[in-house]
Amino acid sequence: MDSNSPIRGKFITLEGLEGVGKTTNRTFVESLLNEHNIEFVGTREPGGTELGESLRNLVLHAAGQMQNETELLLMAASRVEHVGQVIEPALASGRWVLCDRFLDASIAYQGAGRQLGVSRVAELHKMMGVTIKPDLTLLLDMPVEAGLARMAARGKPDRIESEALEFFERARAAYLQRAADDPDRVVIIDASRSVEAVQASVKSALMPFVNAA
Ligand code: Z5A
Repeated sequence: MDSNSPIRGKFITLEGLEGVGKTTNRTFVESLLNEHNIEFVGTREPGGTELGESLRNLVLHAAGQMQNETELLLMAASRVEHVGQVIEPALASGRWVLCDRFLDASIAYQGAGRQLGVSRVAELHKMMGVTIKPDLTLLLDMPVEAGLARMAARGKPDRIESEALEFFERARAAYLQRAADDPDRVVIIDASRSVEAVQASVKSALMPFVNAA
């Protein structure tokens, strides 16, 4: 099916650093879609397939050292499975896909955070046939330290969460650059406000898509 087919579902992603409220707002978007009787698949990266969830466990919790390139390849491998097994089939059947993180996360974390290069990360995905682009990306943004403070109460940090502040500052800057480069797709939402205020912004970004469905 061609990507402009009228029955093709919408592909919505949630992005941002740790503790910005992706999970909180994913639940909110799911309830909005349910209210409007829109069929959707809720999913996440890394993960979203059986193999992808194993790769997630490996990339976030592997003991010992891991080369940055290996981290990128594991994220990308999970994404290739996810696109092929879940995202494309759902969209082609008319269902929407709501995904907690996608390619923008690899651009931000591996391209900028790990300094592997934003264009190298984009090229790698093209080479692997991952060309699908979200229709809407909700970029929840707030100062890095504030997000990390929200997460402080949670258990032991994973491999990536244990990184230094500068790593997350680079990732945040890359996310904001993605938004500047693609303003029709990426909506920046100030995530430092109350849950209600953030949800009001999420709703106004989403409703034009819902109303057109
Ligand atoms: N990663 C990568 O490097 N490359 C890639 O390509 C991909 C991922 C796809 C897993 O991500 C890791 O993989 C992540 C990036 C990397 N690593 N790091 N670091 P994840 O999405 O599974 O995990 P996460 O980024 O660490 O997200 P999270 O921990 O689930 O946080 P969140 O979903 O953004 O936030 P939350 O759970 O909704 O909220 C956090 C807390 O804040 C919670 O107590 C809420 O009740 C509270 N909260 C939420 N909103 C508010 C407001 N507005 N006010 C006050 N308090 C709030």
